[in-house]
Amino acid sequence: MAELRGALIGCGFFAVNQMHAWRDIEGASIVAICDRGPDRLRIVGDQFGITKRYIDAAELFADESLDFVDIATTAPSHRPLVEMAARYRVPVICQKPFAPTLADAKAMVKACADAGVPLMVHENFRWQSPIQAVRAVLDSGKIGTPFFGRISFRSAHDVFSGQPYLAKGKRFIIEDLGIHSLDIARFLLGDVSTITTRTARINPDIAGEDVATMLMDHKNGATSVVDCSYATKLAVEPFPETLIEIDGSDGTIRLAQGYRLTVTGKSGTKILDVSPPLLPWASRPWHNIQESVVAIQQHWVDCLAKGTEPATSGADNLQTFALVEAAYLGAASHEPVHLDALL
Ligand code: NAD
Ligand code: 89V
Repeated sequence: MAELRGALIGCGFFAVNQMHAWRDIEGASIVAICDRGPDRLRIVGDQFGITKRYIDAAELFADESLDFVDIATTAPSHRPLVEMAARYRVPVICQKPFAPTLADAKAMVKACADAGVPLMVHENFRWQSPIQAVRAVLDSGKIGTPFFGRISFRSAHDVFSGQPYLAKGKRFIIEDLGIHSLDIARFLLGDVSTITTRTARINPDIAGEDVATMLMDHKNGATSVVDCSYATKLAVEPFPETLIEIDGSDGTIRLAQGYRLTVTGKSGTKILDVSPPLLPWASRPWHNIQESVVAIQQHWVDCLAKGTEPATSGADNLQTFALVEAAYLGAASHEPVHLDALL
């Protein structure tokens, strides 16, 4: 099969990882890039040897013959760019958070469905190899039927130096980081019927919440707690590890700091090191996330080749995005929120 011709829109902080990952991936390459900022366009174009450079996404779509577009801008531009891709019938990857609102996200899914265009949200955390290892244990049946889960991300890492916009939004940790944890909870324990949320802002220099605790009822009867914090100072900084506890009818799974996976089942306990590989272009502690970028982008290429729906398709991500909206509604009202009312 001929290599797929892709374009990247948005050449900012995180896009560099996506560009590195595209170089590692079989079956696709980036032939053009776009950023409304000339400096970022030049820096990323020079770093990755891309000569076709556009300031305006409309010109990119009009001039290039593309098999897909990878949107790595921040949320406010996602809807117009995804809808532009749908108009040009170009399959599209969109970074998380999918959109500023659930109404926008639904409209984007509809625009792509109406145009017959594949749409994947770049929701990469579930593709981290330690998270995939947890899922593999669940699938093996070793712990029986899961009835409780805890998905935890607690850190004091300074995310604002690399992503200054995170300090300015009225919404912060649920929309930016909790969205990944909520998606992991769905990935491991299934869709959710009800969520109850409490939030706090500990850092006085930011506009949004930096602590969130969410209690969820899953449709299969399991209960989970998703907790995240950027105000938690620990002896050894765990960023960006997601820690997981799952209790099942026959045993337990614990993914502990340092990528240590402990599985207890009927035949005893096994402890495994599930550390992600350090790719040649990656840097600690981001290597965990960087590896997952390769995995999700390879999944996209495989799905396009086979004509199958990506695991984190736009339609799938509406379920995760609805949890974000529901969490903010519940944090404001102090009431549980039913997901069916939003979807
Ligand atoms: P950034 O601000 O550093 O980069 C965004 C770039 O997009 C900027 O260079 C900007 O000029 C450009 N841009 C914005 N609107 C545009 C438009 N209409 N046309 C062309 N260019 C446009 O942001 P970032 O930190 O790289 O984050 C980008 C996205 O990636 C965000 O949605 C963020 O949440 C997400 N992100 C995801 C992960 C992950 O692990 N999945 C990690 C970090 C960031
Ligand atoms: O994954 C993300 O979306 C990033 C970070 C890990 C820093 O929260 O914004």
